[in-house]
Amino acid sequence: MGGGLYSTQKKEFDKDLDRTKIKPYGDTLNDGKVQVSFTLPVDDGEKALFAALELAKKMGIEEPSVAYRVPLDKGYTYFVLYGSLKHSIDYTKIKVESVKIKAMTMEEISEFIKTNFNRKLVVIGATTGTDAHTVGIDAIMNMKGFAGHYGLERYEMIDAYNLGSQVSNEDFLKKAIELNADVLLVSQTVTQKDIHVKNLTNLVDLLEAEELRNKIVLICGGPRISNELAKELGFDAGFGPNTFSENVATFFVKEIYNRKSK
Ligand code: B12
Repeated sequence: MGGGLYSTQKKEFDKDLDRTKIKPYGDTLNDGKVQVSFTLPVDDGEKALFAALELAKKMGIEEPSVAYRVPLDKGYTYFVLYGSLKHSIDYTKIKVESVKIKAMTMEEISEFIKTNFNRKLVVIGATTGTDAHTVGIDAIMNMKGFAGHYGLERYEMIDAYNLGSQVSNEDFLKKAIELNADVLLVSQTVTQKDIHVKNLTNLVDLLEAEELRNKIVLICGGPRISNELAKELGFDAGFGPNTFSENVATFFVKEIYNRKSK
């Protein structure tokens, strides 16, 4: 619909795109438009409004305006601000080490397991430590899955056990031994005070103490987990936002296959 005009305009904008200085964009390319929201621990009012605007300027947002503000409780006010970010980023210098494999489909993964292992794989998942966020691990494991992608419970050749949240590393390990797990999936959402790092490292230590680390494919995931961090902490892989079951399942079936072939 109206593709002609839009595509001509898009071409002109794209000419100005300098990948060494990319900025957010709202209306026209490079305008730097951003919307940010935050809560300040102060009562709502004129003083709070100016404090929020000053803070936005310190963040590098030029000509900020408060689009919305609301008192959350006594002594707390929530703000949504709009403005132009002066900072840019050199996109050519960004290096990310993500898991690089082409995801197979659920059916292809089942076929791969049948052909290469001739038995079901046991996969246990949990959100560990004090972390109560279950939506991430459910997205990967639950029968109905996430965003149109079925979870591991639906895979014909996978026995999937989702232990839920706030599972201690000790209980997780116990279950891994009891069920003779091939793969452990750990979800971590809360990263305050680096709690995820301590928690993930502790699990690696426990597995090593039981001499299980090399027998298990150990994978973690969460909104602030990268493959790089996961590997640094002694995991086989790490998955961040927008992961689907087939991404992680493709990784672990290939990993088990590669280990078997060695
Ligand atoms: C829902 C929610 C809650 C719910 C959780 C309910 C539940 N049953 O899960 C409740 C209300 C309980 C909650 C509580 C808290 N929350 Co909360 N919560 C959220 C919220 C709004 C959404 C999280 C979510 O469900 N995302 C959707 C899923 C699908 O995305 P995902 O987790 O990223 O999962 C995907 C990938 O990361 C990946 N993935 C995830 N896990 C795994 C695992 C494996 C193995 C693999 C392969 C992939 C993978 O695949 C998934 C699908 O693509 C976020 C804010 C936000 N908008 O993100 C805050 C947020 C995560 N919460 C936060 C906080 C601080 C808390 C509390 C500490 C608040 C408090 N002071 O009490 C408590 C903590 C309680 C606890 N003990 O853990 C912060 C975390 C900040 C930080 N950096 O640590 C956030 C970011 C909010 C914020 N902006 O401050 N929360």
